[in-house]
Amino acid sequence: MTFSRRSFLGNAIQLAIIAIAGFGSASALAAKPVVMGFSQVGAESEWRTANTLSIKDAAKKDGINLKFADAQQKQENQVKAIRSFIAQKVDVIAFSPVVETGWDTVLREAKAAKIPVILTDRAVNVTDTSLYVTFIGSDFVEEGRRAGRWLLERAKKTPDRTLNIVELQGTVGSAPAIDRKNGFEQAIAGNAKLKIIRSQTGDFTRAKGKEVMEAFLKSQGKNINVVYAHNDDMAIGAIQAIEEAGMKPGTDIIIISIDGVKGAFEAMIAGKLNVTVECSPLLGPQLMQVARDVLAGKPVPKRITTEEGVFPAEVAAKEFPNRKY
Ligand code: GYE
Repeated sequence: MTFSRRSFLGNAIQLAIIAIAGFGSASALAAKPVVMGFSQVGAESEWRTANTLSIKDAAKKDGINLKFADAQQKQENQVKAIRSFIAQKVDVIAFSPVVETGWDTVLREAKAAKIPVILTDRAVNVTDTSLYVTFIGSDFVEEGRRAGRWLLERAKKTPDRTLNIVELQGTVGSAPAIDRKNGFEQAIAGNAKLKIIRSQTGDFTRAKGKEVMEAFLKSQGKNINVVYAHNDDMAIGAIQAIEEAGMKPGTDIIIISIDGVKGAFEAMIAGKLNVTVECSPLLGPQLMQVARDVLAGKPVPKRITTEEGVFPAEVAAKEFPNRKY
């Protein structure tokens, strides 16, 4: 008796579940979440941390199922991640390529599997540009030019003085390192008093930026007038090295960097950094929108450029509360 009652109830519940599941599956089919595979460069800088947060947040808000893989600054890890996204048959692949070259094969595999690829933040150098749908990110050459133009202006204060520059480059072979170097060189080319005396990679990290700056200080000492760092983290590392060498960053040595992270604003407010050129990492919302457009078959521009500014130390305290990363 008890047994049959239970089983009756059990059956009724089961039927209800089947009914809900049946109804649910029809609507679930219509609203099946988009699956995006995202291969991130790593966690090398404050910029990168903000970029990762922006992407994860935007995916969540947009109801996109994000498969996130951190490549720890290694191209081989990114290639592996992309292959695994292809094997999982994700709807769309997005990635920020650590370096520019060496992507042809894996991108051809994605194309053969009919999975659209969106580049964010960094560009690739491939002969067949149909291998990706679009590239969303900053104009790194222009950022380099902005850094150079700021120095040109600053140099007007001391027209007779030669300014020896040491450059802390980003990751070797990465789009921002290549472009920021070119842009800066273009901008300062007309002024023979501005000389790059040393240039080396600090891999976009604080620790490496500090290490390379220590070596520069050892070999060049008081000869150094300007540090041009391809990102804020390396500049902050260099600032530490300069202080440890008994000099005043921002005063004895002019410090220029790129990104505009909070750490840079704090350094400017403390008088240790002279200027940062903005590079926004908040690409998440745009990426999700573009992914949806691509999957809906809407045309998207091949290049989507982020809008950014330049922040000298004089405006740092006023701007600080507005900074979102
Ligand atoms: O400037 C740097 C990060 O690719 C624009 O990568 C990005 C750069 C950014 O590590 O801080």
